[in-house]
Amino acid sequence: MIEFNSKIDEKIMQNLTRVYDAVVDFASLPKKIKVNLSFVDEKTIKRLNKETRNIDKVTDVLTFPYIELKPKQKLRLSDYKFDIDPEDNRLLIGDIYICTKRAEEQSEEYGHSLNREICFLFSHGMLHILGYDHIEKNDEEKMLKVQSEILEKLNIGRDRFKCGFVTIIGETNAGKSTLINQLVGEKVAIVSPKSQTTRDNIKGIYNDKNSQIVFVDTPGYHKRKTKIDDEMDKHIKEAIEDTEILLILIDAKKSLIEQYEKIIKNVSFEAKKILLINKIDETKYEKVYPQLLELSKIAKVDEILPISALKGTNCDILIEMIKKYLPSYDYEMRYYPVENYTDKNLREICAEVIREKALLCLDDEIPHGIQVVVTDFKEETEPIEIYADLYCERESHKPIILGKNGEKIKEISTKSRLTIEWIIEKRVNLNIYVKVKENWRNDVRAIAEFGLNVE
Ligand SMILES: Nc1nc2c(ncn2[C@@H]2O[C@H](COP(=O)(O)OP(=O)(O)OP(=O)(O)O)[C@@H](O)[C@H]2O)c(=O)[nH]1
Ligand SMILES: [Mg+2]
Repeated sequence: MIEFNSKIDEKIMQNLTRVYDAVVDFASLPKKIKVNLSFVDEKTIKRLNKETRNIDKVTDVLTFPYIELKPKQKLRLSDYKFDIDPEDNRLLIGDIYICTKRAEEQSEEYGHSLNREICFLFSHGMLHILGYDHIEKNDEEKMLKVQSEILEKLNIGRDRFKCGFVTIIGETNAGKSTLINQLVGEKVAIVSPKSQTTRDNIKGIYNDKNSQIVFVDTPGYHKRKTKIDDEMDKHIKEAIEDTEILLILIDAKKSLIEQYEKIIKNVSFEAKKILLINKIDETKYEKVYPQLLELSKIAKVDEILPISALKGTNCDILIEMIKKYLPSYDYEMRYYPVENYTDKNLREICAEVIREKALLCLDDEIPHGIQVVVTDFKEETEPIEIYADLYCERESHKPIILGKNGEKIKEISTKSRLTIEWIIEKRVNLNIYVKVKENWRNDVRAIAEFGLNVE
């Protein structure tokens, strides 16, 4: 058994007991034994090191065996008859001291949980008691092998599960929404050749056996003109604050250095940064390479990767790169249920699809003022009946959106319906009504009504 001499989190305590049992089992130790385990501060471990080893240092773990064993040597209680504690009839085989502060620092350094680090240090101490050491390289390898086998068996070996938030930022039109759709493998965010397509933060969730990555698509950086632009800016700031990794997207067709310098000013805080050079399918290698070389000399980021969000080029490499930097867990940690691929509901997705098709079909002056609200979604009907209001900013825009003999709105409606049917895999009847909300992009109340404000 373990005699705990200090208070420690219940879950860690349970795992330490599992580690203890596994070591006892591995070395076929008798049941009637015990170890003392203490968690101490830096000062204490330093003093112990000084007193017992004449080393003036803070270390992570210190072990004092009370018995002398060699690896694989059997421990026989009959050899220690006189050392058995009459109170509980157990033989004390050693004291282990773990420095909590060092354990915390190391867990952060290695990117795994404190639980995992403490179990590692305790198993290390237990093996020292059993006669393992790491003075010679050979012995060290043996010790670490046994240690990791024990921890792996308990599933607290290596932290396998990766989970966290990854925010995509970049100038408008850089391809952020295209990238999130590509990485998640579903249509999460709408995409268009026009600028300022994305208006708020949209989460796209990537799941596999050993990870969950919550991608956050943000509105692109652009010049502020109306009140909605302020909200879009706030959305970007909000997403950046809560993220573990930032994907900074720039366009391979424009000057790389210029784009990098412009955007890096907005991200002065500590998050891992991956700089992505997008749209490489549309550029020549010889043109991008010299710029890339120059950029790699000055860019203060953790990684640089050329990709094509549209074609999926290097997206598998990107997923592995992200996993490398995400926090690790020794259990399955998911923020969202595995079947969810976005935080938006079906109504919101449908409204965005309609806006996407409107952006596609309409001339440049109108699209930015368009907003769509799904007012009814009758799931029980066959085909599914969907009603939506398409808002524009001016009375004069209405006839343009409707088109001659209603042809424009028919085109928008058909394109929207096909995409919605593809997403929900059911037949749909789509009814779109065109409405006017004068100058709504400068109207704080209207922005809030459309759910586009940062709460
Ligand atoms: N050739 C090519 N085009 C791309 C790529 N990625 C995105 N695009 C195109 O670039 C345009 C803009 O893409 P979006 O994904 O909407 O860009 P965004 O960064 O989300 O834009 P905002 O939402 O306005 O900030 C669309 O026409 C995309 O098809 C790419 O890798 N290659
Ligand atoms: Mg977008």
